[in-house]
Amino acid sequence: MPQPTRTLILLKPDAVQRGLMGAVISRIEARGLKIVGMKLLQVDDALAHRHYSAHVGKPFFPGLLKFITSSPILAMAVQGENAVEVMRQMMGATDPAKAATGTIRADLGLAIGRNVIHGSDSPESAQTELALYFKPNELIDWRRDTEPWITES
Ligand code: DAT
Ligand code: MG
Repeated sequence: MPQPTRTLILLKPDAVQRGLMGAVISRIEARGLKIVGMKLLQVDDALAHRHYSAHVGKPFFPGLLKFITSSPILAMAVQGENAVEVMRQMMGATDPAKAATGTIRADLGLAIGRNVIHGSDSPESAQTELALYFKPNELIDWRRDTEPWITES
């Protein structure tokens, strides 16, 4: 049986401003993934540089930096079997215009610079990214009583 893994999900400033937090959280809950940490926060320049370190220097980085620091975000730690991959599939392609219908980015967005949601792209980056947003004691390994109706483990 696959072990549950955790991934970092951010609902970006556009999602918060547009009142889409609930819609996205509903999808995550309905899928059977479990939220084990949640925090509304303002990303500052330093955190943005650390989070998007792979993109510093790219042409779109100044716009990305301005966007991600423009308004609060909702950070979540999401847990479940293959949580990283499942969330990436639910999110869809980076550019909402190219994302498959039915994915969060396609259903809720239009532009690559306003693509609603971030999700870690590998279990390794999930570990690194979760540590940027959450202290260990802010992640709660709670027991969900519906578990046997969602997984076979
Ligand atoms: P993802 O968020 O799907 O992991 P990424 O890591 O390649 O995509 O890029 C991080 C964010 O940067 C992405 O969500 C939106 C922005 N971005 C990426 N490529 C871009 C581009 N060509 N033009 C504008 N923004 C871009
Ligand atoms: Mg990425």
